[in-house]
Parts: sequence; structure tokens; C-alpha cells
Amino acid sequence: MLFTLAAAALLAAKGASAHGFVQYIDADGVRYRGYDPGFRFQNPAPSVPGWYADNPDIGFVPPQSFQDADIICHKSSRPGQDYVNVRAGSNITLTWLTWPESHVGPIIDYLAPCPAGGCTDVNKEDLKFVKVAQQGLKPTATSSTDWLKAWVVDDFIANDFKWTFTVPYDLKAGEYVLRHEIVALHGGWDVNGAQAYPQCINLRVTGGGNTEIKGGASPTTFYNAEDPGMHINVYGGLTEYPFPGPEVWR
Ligand SMILES: *[C@@H]1O[C@H](CO)[C@@H](O)[C@H](O)[C@H]1NC(C)=O
Ligand SMILES: [Cu+2]
Repeated sequence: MLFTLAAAALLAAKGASAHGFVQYIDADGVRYRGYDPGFRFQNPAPSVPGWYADNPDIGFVPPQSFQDADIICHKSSRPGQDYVNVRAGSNITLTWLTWPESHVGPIIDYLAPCPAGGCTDVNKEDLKFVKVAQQGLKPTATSSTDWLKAWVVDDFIANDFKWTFTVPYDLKAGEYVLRHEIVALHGGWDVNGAQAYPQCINLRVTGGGNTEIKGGASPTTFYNAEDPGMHINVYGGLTEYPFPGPEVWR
């Protein structure tokens, strides 16, 4: 009974806000689960590579929290207790539950190496991420493109909420945290209107080369409410987008 009520409440929240989280991760032919906010009603909760977040409303991290630990891997996050096994150079497909079409903005991927003990009990504040990939406006966007069609989020929705991340082919084998994030900018005309949806996933990378990730930083240093890529009006025929956060690694 309790489970049923709680699950129904969560479903209602999902329907009302229709935001998303990464539900599935596919890598080298194996499907893994992300952290589903509904796992809070399961005892024991499934052990998954996706990081726990206190996110029952499937919401976002606001600019007021951009310098707080919540921006690292979403609200009150804790490490995932499993890994996605993936070969260096492989594609990982991240499938979100859903995504609202109005929530245009960049889709960004970061990687941080975990210490010798792996990622499952890492202190998130110690993780140093580099930006590995970012996409925002479609290359075809012009000043007359409808704002809903100008962003890669439109392709992501058309592709059933799937996004591909390619593990660098020469990345040294080991354990990493993938920080995959969509920043929704439909409210970005207002200074605290941007919405960050970070999702963290533990990876165990095999094969690979000798390239180590160096020079990363904590996500608490990445963004400010006033960044031109955060405080931005997306309704005005944009042809260029100033990405927030660090430069893409190498
Ligand atoms: C990996 O994804 C990229 C970008 O989506 C694509 O160009 C490439 O063909 C994919 N590689 C494989 C092996 O599927
Ligand atoms: Cu929203």
C-alpha cells in the first residue's frame, strides 16, 4: 500500500513536471540502469552505476546552487554503487526518461578520474572534471530558425531522448565518473532562470591508451548565474551560443 501510494505520487510528479533523468545507459551491448528517483521506495534499492540524487520531483539545480556541492552530481548526490563497463573508444548511449520540448539549451559531458579505490565511495568534492564534449545550437540554426528547432535538444527529443557520448579512444583504463548534463534555458532571460540537470554515472573503462585526465576542476567552479551562456534570452534568433563552463579538454 505504502509503495503503491508513493509510486503513484512520484508518477504524478513525473507527469506534472515532465522533466527527466537518465533512465538507461547502453554500452558495448549491455544495458544498465541510471538512478531512478523511484528507487527510494525500494528496499533494498537496486545497485546501479547511476548516482543517487535526492530528486523526487525530477527537478533541477538552480543558479543559486551553482557554487554548492549540489551542482556536482545533482541534489545531495551519493556515488553509484556499480559501474558501466566500457571499452575506450566505444559509444555510450544515455536514454532519458523524457524531456520537455521548451527546455532548450546545451548538452555537455564531463569526465573525472576516480582515486585508486574506485568511484563507489569517492568524496564527490574531490572529483576533478574536464569537459569532453558539448553541443548547443544546431549547425543549421539561422536567425530565422524557430527557437524550438534551433537547438540539439530538438534532435535529442526526436531520437527518443537518447544521447551519445564517445569515450576517448586513448583514455587510460580505470574508473571514471561521467557527468552528463542538460542545461535548460527557457527561463534564462531571468538572471536565476537557468536550470541545470546533471547526471553522474560510474564508468569502468578498459582497453585504451596512456592518456590521463589532468587539469580538471570541481563543478562548483564551473558556472555563475551571470554567465552569458546561462543568463540568456533563447527566444531571439540566436546564431551563436557562448557555452558555460571550462573549455573542452585538449
Ligand atoms: C559513435 O557516435 C558517433 C557520434 O554520434 C558516430 O559518428 C559514430 O559512428 C559512432 N560509432 C560507433 C562505433 O557506433
Ligand atoms: Cu521545467
